[in-house]
Amino acid sequence: MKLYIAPGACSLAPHIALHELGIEHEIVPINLRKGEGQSPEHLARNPVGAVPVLETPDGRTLTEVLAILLYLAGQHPQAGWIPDDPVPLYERLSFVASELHKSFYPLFFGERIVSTPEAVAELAEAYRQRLRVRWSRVSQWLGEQPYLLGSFGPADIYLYVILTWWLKGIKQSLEDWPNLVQFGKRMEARSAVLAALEHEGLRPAFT
Ligand SMILES: N[C@@H](CCC(=O)N[C@@H](CS)C(=O)NCC(=O)O)C(=O)O
Repeated sequence: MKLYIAPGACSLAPHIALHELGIEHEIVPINLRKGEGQSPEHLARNPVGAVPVLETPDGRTLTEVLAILLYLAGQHPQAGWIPDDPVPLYERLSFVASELHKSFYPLFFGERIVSTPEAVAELAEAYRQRLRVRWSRVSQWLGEQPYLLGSFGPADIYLYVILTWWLKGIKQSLEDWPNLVQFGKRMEARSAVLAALEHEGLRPAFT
């Protein structure tokens, strides 16, 4: 498998999944800051110019973190990542993708949405508040369990990556949600997570 990534971006989630599942893979970095996402080659892979993109041995080109995670899970049923009742998994994955992941765009790129520094700051505070409400939702789901659905799976990987953005990307605290901090540390005790971080040149966010 070939996975196109940008270090520390959402593509870290499928990268971790490849390590977790022991899938042989090649990582191809795309420098988004230098505009490589908009190169004709990358646009041919993903017309919106984003990572991740996964090229599979049977010739498929897949985009979207959620779809790639479910594809990998489906290819490796022995990992048990798709429970008998998959609905709670879909619910949590959808929440991470649409409620958490996409709420970071105005925090990272507020100046692309509004034009004055005051408006950027106001937008950022609104989205930080929006995310605080959503961390509480995730924290409730997690409760005292080690992972979101009890046992480890793709929603944990995706959640972990987005949590690192809150801590390292926009330098916010998780002190109001101690179980999320414990969760992050638990994730960073996994060798697959550490291997993917190291490959992308990243330091752990929780430990
Ligand atoms: N919905 C997409 C979002 C992908 C996305 O936003 N990727 C970011 C990095 S986290 C990206 O490549 N941004 C560059 C761009 O959109 O030009 C997914 O789940 O894969």
